[in-house]
Amino acid sequence: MSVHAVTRSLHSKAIFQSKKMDNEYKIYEHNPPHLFCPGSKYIITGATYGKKPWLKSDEAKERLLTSIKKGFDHYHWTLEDWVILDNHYHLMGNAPEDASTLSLMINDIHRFIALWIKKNVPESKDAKIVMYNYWDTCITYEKSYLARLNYIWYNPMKHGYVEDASDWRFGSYYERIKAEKEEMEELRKKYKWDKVKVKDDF
Ligand code: NI
Repeated sequence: MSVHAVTRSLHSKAIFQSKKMDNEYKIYEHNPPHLFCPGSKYIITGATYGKKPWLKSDEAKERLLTSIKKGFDHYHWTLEDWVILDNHYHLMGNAPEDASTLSLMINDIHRFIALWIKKNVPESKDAKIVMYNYWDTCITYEKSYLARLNYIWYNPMKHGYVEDASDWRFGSYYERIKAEKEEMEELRKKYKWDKVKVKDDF
């Protein structure tokens, strides 16, 4: 067993304590080698195998988000934004010093959600592979970052799930807007505006 394989298996055991199921996740050894950019932002896209809607239920999406958050914590990545659709997801992450942990992290996330799908989505019973590969791009300038951030936020509209992105619950956009609304509501309660004297008899 190579050092790499040992590290991978240690990490996997540490987070998920799950049994190895070789057929249900892909090991990402065939990805073209690419440059890892420590300390920078990455957009990461992952998908189910064959675009199957294994993530259709709310519970599946919640499970995936939980395993994404666990994976990011474990490998010291920062999850900044995300969106989860019925058969894929997009993430914006900030890489730690060692950005080469990306494939280990996604591998863990996919293995965990694949196990859950096999157990809880009856239609996946005969599927040999549940989760497919992932794609990542290291973002090197701000304009590119902001365009991709919008891409994530408005993705449910692009795929025709909703007409207004703020109606899609499974994304950071929804949480950001909700947090902002709550903050504004607190401000409204705290700083009364009805007794403020401003010339306004128009
Ligand atoms: Ni998409």
